[in-house]
Amino acid sequence: MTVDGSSFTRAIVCPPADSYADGLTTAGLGSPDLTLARRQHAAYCAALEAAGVSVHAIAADARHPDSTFVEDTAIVTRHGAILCRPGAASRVGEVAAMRDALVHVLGNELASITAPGTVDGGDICQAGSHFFIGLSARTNAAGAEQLARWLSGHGYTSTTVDLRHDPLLLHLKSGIAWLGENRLLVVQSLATQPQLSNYDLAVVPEDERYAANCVRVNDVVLMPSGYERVREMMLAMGLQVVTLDTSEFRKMDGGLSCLSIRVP
Ligand code: CIR
Repeated sequence: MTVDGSSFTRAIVCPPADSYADGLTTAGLGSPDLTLARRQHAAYCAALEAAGVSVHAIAADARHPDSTFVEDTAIVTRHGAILCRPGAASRVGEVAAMRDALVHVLGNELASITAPGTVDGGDICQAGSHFFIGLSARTNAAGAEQLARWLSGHGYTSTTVDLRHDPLLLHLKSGIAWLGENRLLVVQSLATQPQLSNYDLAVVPEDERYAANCVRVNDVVLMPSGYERVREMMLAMGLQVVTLDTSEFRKMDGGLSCLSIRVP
């Protein structure tokens, strides 16, 4: 059985570029080790392959230090794809390479978010046939409206979730992951949002909040290593968990989901 939002056959990634350390960050965790970041990225790609996904890599481009965080540049569903318009000016140029990759992989042209709208893919969380659209410093109301209209035209429902009350959340998916069926993993600051009240919420302990960024890929959940209580929570839900070291991505405010665009 294939499930909309968690069954994938392909993924698009982009390895960290030589300029990776020049990307945007607020983490204060020091400069990333490029060699280690590339090793962690390769392990991530191997985990995707092991989960049944064939991986298509875009060539790294040093003009775009944040380009390894491909998730922010497009939203791909089983009913079509739309290119984002990133909210950070330094990241707008990443979209062209993703457009080329998606035209190649999907074989058709794509819709786009247009000015004055901005949308980062990290703010978009698919939960089956429903999408949560985060309103953040990167995704504005005009972008959210354009996306909601496009989703509705493709048979999906959506609701917005304002995350601007929590300065620790860069993107919606920094604080939420859909685990399949009715289950969401969330940070405490999102757990009381009325839009989530019909879901079974697993709330991550505050000192493990980085682990709220997980990705369900076919039968497994990819999660960052080092967050034992969140791992135990997922095992108790009967989920198959694969842990991956993401230390060098965390230094640049990135998580596991940001490193790929999953394609049904
Ligand atoms: C940025 O600030 O845009 C990058 N350094 C990190 C983006 C992480 N992407 C994501 O959470 N979807």
